Amino acid sequence: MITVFGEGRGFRVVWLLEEMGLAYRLRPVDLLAGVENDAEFLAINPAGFIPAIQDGDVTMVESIAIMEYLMARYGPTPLAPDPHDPSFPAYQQFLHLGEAGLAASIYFVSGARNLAPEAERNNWSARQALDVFETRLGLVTRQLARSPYLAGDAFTAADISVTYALQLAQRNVGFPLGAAELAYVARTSGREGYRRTMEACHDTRGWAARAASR
Ligand SMILES: N[C@@H](CCC(=O)N[C@@H](CS)C(=O)NCC(=O)O)C(=O)O
Repeated sequence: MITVFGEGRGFRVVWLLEEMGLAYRLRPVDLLAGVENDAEFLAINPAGFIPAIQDGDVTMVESIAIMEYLMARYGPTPLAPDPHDPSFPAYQQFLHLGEAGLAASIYFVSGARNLAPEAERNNWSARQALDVFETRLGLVTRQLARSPYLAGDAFTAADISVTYALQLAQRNVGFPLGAAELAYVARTSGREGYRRTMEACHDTRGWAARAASR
């Protein structure tokens, strides 16, 4: 049985598991309460961030690496095109751009806007992080003008990666996505697998509801 520790970007992992039809257990981790008293979780990830997984003897962190591990170990799956398929390069690029280019940068904008002292909310680093997010988002916009999904005509794990980042930007920063991105998020989040994931992810449901009511 695969155990997923924590939501946040763990939503990506749960969504992938739901799409692949694999059995898992979601073990909540409360970052806001502080992880210092959560000895079980700290034994899994002493660095204290989420998500992490445990799968038998395997312990891993980093949501994109975890998704690649699960698809490689329990695939093949249409969520990961074959390396010789023409869609593979775009798949690989957007799978990683979703975290390295989009989520990682907007996460720090969110921290600055929502948690930093007033004088730091729009500091140089926060502006740089927003600029990184916006330039990388331009690549998503260009790709969506060519195809309904980031690797082409079929939904893949790259869409799980990027959809999470776009929703993070919407919910935490109120980032105004364009029409193509909004239609894309409606398409990916309209999937049955996404609906099941939302049902399983209690914290994410609360986060989405709070953001929608602001
Ligand atoms: N690149 C990592 C980012 C992990 C990350 O920053 N997670 C956030 C929540 S989604 C977290 O745990 N933040 C608290 C911390 O870093 O201590 C991934 O994709 O898993």
